[in-house]
Amino acid sequence: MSYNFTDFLQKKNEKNLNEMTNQEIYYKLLEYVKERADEKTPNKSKKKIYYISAEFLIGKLLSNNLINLGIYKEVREELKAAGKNLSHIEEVETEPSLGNGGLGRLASCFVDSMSTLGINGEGVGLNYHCGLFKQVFKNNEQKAEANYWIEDQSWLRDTNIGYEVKFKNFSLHSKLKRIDILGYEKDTKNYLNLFDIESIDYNLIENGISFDEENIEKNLTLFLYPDDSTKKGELLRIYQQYFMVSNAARLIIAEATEKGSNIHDLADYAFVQINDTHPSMVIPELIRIMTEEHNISFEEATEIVTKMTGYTNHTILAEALEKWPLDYLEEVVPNIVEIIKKLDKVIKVKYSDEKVQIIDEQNRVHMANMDIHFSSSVNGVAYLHTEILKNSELKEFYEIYPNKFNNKTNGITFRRWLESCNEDLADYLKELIGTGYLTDAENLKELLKYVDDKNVYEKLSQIKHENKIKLKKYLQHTQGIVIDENSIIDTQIKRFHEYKRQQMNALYVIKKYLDIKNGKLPERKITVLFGGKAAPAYIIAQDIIHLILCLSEIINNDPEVNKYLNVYLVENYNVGLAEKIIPATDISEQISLASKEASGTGNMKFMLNGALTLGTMDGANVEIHDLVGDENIYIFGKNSDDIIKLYETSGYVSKDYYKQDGIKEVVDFITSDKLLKVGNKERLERLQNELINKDWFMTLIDFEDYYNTKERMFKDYENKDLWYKKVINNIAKAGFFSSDRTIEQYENEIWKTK
Ligand code: 6GP
Repeated sequence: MSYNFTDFLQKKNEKNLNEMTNQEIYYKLLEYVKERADEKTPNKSKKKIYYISAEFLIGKLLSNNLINLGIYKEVREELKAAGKNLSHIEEVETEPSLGNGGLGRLASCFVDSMSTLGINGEGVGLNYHCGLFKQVFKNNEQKAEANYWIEDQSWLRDTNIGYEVKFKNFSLHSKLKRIDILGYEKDTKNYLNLFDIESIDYNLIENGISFDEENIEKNLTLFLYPDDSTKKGELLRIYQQYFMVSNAARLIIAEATEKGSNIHDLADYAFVQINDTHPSMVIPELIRIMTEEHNISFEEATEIVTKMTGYTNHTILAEALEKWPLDYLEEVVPNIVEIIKKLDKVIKVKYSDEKVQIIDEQNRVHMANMDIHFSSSVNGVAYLHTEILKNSELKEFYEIYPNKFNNKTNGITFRRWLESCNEDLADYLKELIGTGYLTDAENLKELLKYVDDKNVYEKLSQIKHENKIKLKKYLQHTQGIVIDENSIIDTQIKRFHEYKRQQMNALYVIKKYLDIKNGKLPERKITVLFGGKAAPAYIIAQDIIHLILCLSEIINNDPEVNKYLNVYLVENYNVGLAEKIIPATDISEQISLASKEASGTGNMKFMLNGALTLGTMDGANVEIHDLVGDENIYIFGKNSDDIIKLYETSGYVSKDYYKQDGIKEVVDFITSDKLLKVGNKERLERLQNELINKDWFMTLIDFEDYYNTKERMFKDYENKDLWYKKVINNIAKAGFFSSDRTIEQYENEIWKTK
């Protein structure tokens, strides 16, 4: 029997809504939603998917759960009648800090889609108490602080499930916490399984995010990605990874056995999707348990595990492919080392090519290589990415296992990235084309009927304007940033990394600033928004943040310039901020060096929310381009074949580009008196030197084309009919990027649970 929130409060003898604070209401809503979720039964099928991931960047859950329960509007009306505002109540929720970037957000979209499609598939990861650091800015620099996100009452539920995990020198008992993952208007649900240790000690935190790294028994789930530039940091990551997969393996075996598996047939009961290399040790761990505890031969165990695992690669950057020194593994999990050595031997006997070995000549274990040999599926996350894996990065493997390789272009959940974050647009789409797109995103194509309808252009531009005003209020209130809702909003939000080339956007800002100073004024004010964190050990990325913060200080305070140009880097960019920024954005910056961005998923979110892409032919931009056609996207820069060739021939010399007109003065400005006055000399000089003398990600090669293409965009924006025709084309073609489509492909082509 369905009952509304007011009934629930009455049943619990609570105060009336109008007497409660927003905080009190939030906690009651949490209870109410959990109770409603209890009415749902877990998905069942003989075979179950375990999506193991070191990260789940889930975002706040209240509004999404209300939407998935189909009661969002109902609850909002009840609150409104009592003079309460649901969006203020949503602000009470702290955002879980269990992820870092793309791969973690993708994992969250995937668990949502698995639930929505009624697939028996769950996430498995760790419950980090402080998760990823909280970013604060001081003196135009990023500082990292511990991010305590877990409160007494939260979406986490205790279970009585827990296992013994044995390390070399001690054992730890785990306890499993769960978060309900409700599918969109479904009677069934799944869980996100997060393992934790029994007691965590916050007193180990010394200052910022530095902490006693040795007390593993008390710190194992304290932070996500502790600084791994030191040996201690690397060891802690190995502890975390093994803890995660050992628990996962226990859970898998326990659940399968309960359903009648005799372990010889485990592959009929479970499939493990390994999200990048962080969970790779699940392969040797499963083999270990089967051989040591279930009397299964090494050969058979290896065969079973190979059949029941698949590996997803999320990057071609060599430094991100984990290679653990064998002796580090030896220090933490010697039992696993035994298995890894055996697996390595199997490969050494068969193949002589050094590139495909699991243990290399320096005694480092290549986790990805182990995954590829001993799993049944290897996938990239966008068409181009998978092609690059097959033809260059993992070529030697592709020659051995042509049938293992497959592509699964990423997707996003439209529940969060449209229904929840852009309600006005979602409602308008329903008015135009009905609700079919909610369950079959391809129905968005029906919008093409309106591609020449000026009333639709007008309405879409009004919605965008309203979203800009909402963003303005939010940023003003939370960060003291005042954006101009009449400006064109040009956004780059993602992790800071040289390959993503925020530095190129910063150079653009400098050029625009110099243009304005020289009297070349833009037709309309431009607001450049940045958001993102840089890994604490990644110095150049910190320097780029520094440059942007310095530029903001100069530009936003210069009365001659700030009428035409504003630049902001929002603090502590996270899912919640993305949900506010994306619906308000006009230009989506997807400007990575071609061949380097595996897919990107921000690009999909912007497109769906009516922004146009300014991008290179990289990652999923290529597929966006294919879908919308040349005239509805702004592509610039060298393509991936050219870039790969340049790397192979060492053919790029940044200094040659630096010397060109129009680039030199821009790069020189980084260490101009103006900047040095507000900035740190060492950082600015280092960054400038990097650009002139190294520029590994070839910022300067694409700069001119980038600048010109962006200028063209500004010009087109002034022609509303032209611009909104492109916008409609983008929204209409975004259906392909629903994570429901992606998950259906995983199900039909790899998992086959049904
Ligand atoms: C990211 C990729 O950089 C991004 O292009 C992709 O869209 C996303 O994964 C999801 O597939 N990679 C990571 O987040 C990462 O940590 C090791 O890679």
